[in-house]
Amino acid sequence: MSRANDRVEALLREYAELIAISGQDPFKARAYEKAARAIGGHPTDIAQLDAKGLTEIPHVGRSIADKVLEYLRTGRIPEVDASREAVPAGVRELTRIPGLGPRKALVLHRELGISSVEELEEALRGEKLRDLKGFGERTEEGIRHGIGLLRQAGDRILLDAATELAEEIVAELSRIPGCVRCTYAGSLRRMRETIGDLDVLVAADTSEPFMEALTALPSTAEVIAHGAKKTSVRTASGVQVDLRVLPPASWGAGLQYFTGSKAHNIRTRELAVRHGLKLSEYGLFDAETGENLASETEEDVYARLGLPWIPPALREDRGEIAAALRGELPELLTERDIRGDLHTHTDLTDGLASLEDMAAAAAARGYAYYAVTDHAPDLAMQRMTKEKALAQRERLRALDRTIRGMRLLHGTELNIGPDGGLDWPDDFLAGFDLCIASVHSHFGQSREAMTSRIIRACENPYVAVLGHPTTRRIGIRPGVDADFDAVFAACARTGTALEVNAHPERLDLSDEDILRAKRHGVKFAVNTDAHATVHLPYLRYGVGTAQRGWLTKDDVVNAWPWGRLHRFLREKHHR
Ligand code: DGT
Ligand code: CA
Ligand code: CA
Ligand code: ZN
Repeated sequence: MSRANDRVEALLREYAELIAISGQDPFKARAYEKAARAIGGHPTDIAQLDAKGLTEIPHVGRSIADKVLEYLRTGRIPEVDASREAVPAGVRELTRIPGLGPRKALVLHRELGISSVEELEEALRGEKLRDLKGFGERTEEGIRHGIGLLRQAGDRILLDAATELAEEIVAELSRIPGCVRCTYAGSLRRMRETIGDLDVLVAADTSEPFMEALTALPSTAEVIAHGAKKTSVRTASGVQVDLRVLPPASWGAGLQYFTGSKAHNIRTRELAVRHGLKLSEYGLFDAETGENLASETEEDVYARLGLPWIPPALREDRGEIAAALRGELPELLTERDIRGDLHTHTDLTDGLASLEDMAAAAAARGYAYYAVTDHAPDLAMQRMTKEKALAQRERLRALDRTIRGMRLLHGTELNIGPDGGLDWPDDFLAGFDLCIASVHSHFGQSREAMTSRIIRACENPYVAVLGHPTTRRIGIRPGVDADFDAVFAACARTGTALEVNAHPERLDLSDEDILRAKRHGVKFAVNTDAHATVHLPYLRYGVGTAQRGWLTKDDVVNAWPWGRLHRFLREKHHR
C-alpha cells in the first residue's frame, strides 16, 4: 500500500469494526467508517496535511484528525492498538465470514466459546446454534453460505492491492545497480481478478543484492526462504512475494514460464515437443543437440514456436494457441482506447467529490466524454429527487461550456425494481444523455423472477447500460441467480450494453461472463463506478478483465468516438 491515505483508511476501518464488535456505540463505529472512506477517497496525500487540512476532509473532526497525526508521526494509533487487545482474536476471525456481523460473532464467542471458523463449522454440524437467541435455520444457512464464500476467496488478494504492492517492489528493485530488467509475472501480469502470490522477476548477473533488498523492504514481515535463485517473503498484510533472479540471456524464457498460466505453459510445451524442441524457464532448446534457440525475449520464444506474441491476459488455455496459429488473435482493447467513463458518482449522492472535481479529474485523463450518473430515488438513502437531478443537469451543462475537449454527459444510475420497473417514468428518463440500470436490492429472488426482472429493465428504450450485471462482490457476495444467457441475448436484441465494472471488488462482468456474453453479439461498456477522483484509475482493472474476455475496441462502446456512441444510444430510443 503506497498512499498514507490507504493505510489510514484500513486502520480506521479496522477501528470501526473493533468498536462494533465490542458492542460500543454504533454511531461511533459509523463515524469512523465514514471518515475512513473519506480519507481513502481524498485526492491529496494526507501526509502533507496539518490538523486544519485534515479537518477539512468530510467526516473528519478534531479527534480523528489527532489520531491521523499521531499515526503520521509514530506509525501507530494507540486507541486502535488498545481495542485490538480488548477484542478476542477469535471473534475477529468470525467477523471475516461474509454476512456474520459483530453482534452475532460476539454471542457465538460468549455463549459457545467459538473462536475460529473451524469451531463454528463443528457447531453447525452439531446443530448447536439453533438454541441461541436470535439464531434460526435461516441464520445457519446464511452462515454456511458465508463460510463457503470465505473459503472460495481463500487467502487471495484483490487486483488493486496486488498491483500497488507489486509496483512498489518493482520500483525498489529496479533502483539497485546491476538490474537489467525487473517486472512482475504470474497471475497479476495476466490480470486475474484475485492474486494468490506475487511473482517478481529480475534479470541480472548477480542475484544476492536483489534477494537481500527484498528481505529488507519495509513491507516485508517474514522471510520464508532465502536462496540464490528464489527468495520468498511474506508482507505484514500476509501476502507472499516470490522473487526470482534470472540471467539476462534467459529473461524472455523465464518471463514466459513464470507468467503462466500453468495450463497455457503445458500447451506451449506440447507445441515445442511437436517441433522437436524443449521449453523451460531457461530457453527453448533443440531436443537433440541441446542448442539454445530462443530465450532473450518472449517474442523470440513464441516466434520460434511459430506463434505471434500472445498477450498475458489471454494465456489461460482458452483457445489462444489455436487462434494464434490461425493468425486470429484478437487485437485487445487497451486503456488508451477508452475515450470516456460512463458510470461515475458525485457528492450529490454517495460520491465523495463534487461534480467540478470529478469532471476536472476526468478531463486530466484526456477523456473525450464523461458521464455523471448519480443514484436515482429508489435507493432511498441517497435522497435523490427530480428537482435535484434537474439542478445538477443545469450545473453540469454550465460546467460543460467551460471545459475544452471533453463532453460532459448527464446520466443516472437507475435501480431495477423487484419487478423490473425503474425509478422514473420514460418521459423523465428521456431527458438524460444516458441511463444505467442496476440491481441494488432483492438479491435473493428466484431465478425466473430475477431473469425476467433484468430483461424487463433492458427492454426500456432509455436504458443504455446494464450496470454491474451480476452484482457480485468478490469474497463478500456471490452474483444473483439468473439465466444470464437469456439476459445477454436480451441485451443483444435490445441494444443494451453490458457493463464491465472496473471496481476491483466487483469486476462485473467477470472474464468468463464476458466470453459468454460476447457469443451473443453484445456490446460492452468498461466503467469505473468511481465515487472519488482517486477511483478513476480503476479503469485499468476493467480493461484487464475485458482483455481476459478477449474484447477489442470495437466491442466496447466507450472506446468509440462520440458520434458512434451517440448513434448507439439514439438507435435504442427508436427501436
Ligand atoms: P496465483 O499465484 O495462484 O494467483 O497464480 P499464478 O499463476 O501466479 O501461479 P504461481 O504463483 O503458482 O506460479 C506462477 C507461474 O509459474 C504459473 O502461472 C506458471 C508457472 N508455474 C509454476 N509452477 C509450475 C508448474 O509446476 N508447471 C508449469 N508448467 N508452470 C508452473
Ligand atoms: Ca502467483
Ligand atoms: Ca508464486
Ligand atoms: Zn450500482
